[in-house]
Amino acid sequence: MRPEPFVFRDPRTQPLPATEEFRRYLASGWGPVDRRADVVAGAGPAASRHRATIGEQFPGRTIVVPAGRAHVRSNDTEYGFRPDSDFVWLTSCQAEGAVLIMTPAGGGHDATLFIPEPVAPGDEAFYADPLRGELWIGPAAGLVEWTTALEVDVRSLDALGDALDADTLGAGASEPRLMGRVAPSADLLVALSAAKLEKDDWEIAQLRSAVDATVAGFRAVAAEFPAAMDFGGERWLQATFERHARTFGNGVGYSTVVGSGPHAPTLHWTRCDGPVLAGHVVLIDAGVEARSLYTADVTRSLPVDGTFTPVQREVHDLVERAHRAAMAEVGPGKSFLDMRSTAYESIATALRELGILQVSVDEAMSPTGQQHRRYLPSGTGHHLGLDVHDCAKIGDERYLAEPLRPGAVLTVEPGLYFQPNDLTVPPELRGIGIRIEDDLLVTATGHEVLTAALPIDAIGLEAWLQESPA
Ligand SMILES: [Mn+2]
Repeated sequence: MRPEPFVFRDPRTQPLPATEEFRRYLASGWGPVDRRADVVAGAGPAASRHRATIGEQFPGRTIVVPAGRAHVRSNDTEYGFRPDSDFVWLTSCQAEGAVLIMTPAGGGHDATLFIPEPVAPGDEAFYADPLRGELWIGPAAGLVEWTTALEVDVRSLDALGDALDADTLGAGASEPRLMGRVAPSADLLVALSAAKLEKDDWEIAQLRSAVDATVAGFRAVAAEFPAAMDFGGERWLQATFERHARTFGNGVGYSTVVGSGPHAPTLHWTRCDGPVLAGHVVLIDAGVEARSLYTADVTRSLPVDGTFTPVQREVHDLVERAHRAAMAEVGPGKSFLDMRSTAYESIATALRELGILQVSVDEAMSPTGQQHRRYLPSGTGHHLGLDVHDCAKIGDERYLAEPLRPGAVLTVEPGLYFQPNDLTVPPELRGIGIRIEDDLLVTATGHEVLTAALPIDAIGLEAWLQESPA
């Protein structure tokens, strides 16, 4: 007996009449809808300034930067779309599939934003395409609405082909319509990264709002410690922060780390499948990404039952000492290297004091030593902006050595991470992980700690945990 041939039918799109009469019926009889583009105040002028900064560096060259597309999750499901950061910085537009083209004109550049037009009534895909059709996903802003919101020339993506020439510099996410036509330009990517080294006032305001929402998110997470201990574990806390981030911003700026007890020393513990138990310190590394897509990046290590044990507190005090020393190195003219060297030296000294480091601090600081990195594998800070690790394409050497200037926003985040199975660590310290991470703005005279609403000392954190939720 021959098996029946397998016939695939997409279960979402039940067969519809393919008649002209049906098409006409679905195309007509729809009233107006709200298509306004959701854009933060001041976003259009900020993007215009950013385009001018980049345009000046590439006179006579055409620049193409696409937003990118949602990634496939599996089969016919996609991850939520988040546009490329370079594209957002230059446009303040968040439309999937959009492409920015800057064309040389009159000594500068003319900017045109090409967007996929909404799949509205009259188009068969309106009712037949579950991923793009407005009957499935809701109304979207069109050419007129984006033009109004961003004060930039906006055209249909279908007109894109005419706007490209042979001497085009590309950046950003991959875009099917540009394949084989625009090569990514390392010069442009570096220029975009370097142009973000100092944030303007509008960007700083966005970062402040991301920080404020993140601080409130930490409060929301701490309020759930009893529930986490009772039944929910690390996932309950992770999801609490993510619900908060989605409600008060666009979402999280990166995968939320919640490591409780022996998971705290794992730097990127995003699995979060462990319990939260009495006596644990829970390390939470989380950031709200604002609606403008600027993100905060904050870490606190909190005793779930309100009080550090003496040994947890000893480690926290040592990390706090390194954190304060590192923050003191943040200001105009100082570099990441200054801050990192100070943090590493303080951490190596702490490891000596704990009897863990068997070599001198000087030897640990030498390029061939670095024994302290076993207990602090990461760097101790990074630029922060639209990307949690902002400005990353300027090159490692420049990143570390370049003097910070007013407007730079960065994290400082030393830590000590004692793995539960690290036999070089005294048993009573194994399984303790402490990180303190703040977001700092470099000012003309020094710095401002944007995250100052969260204490950094053990006693202050214990008091903060006792405060009733706002
Ligand atoms: Mn960080």
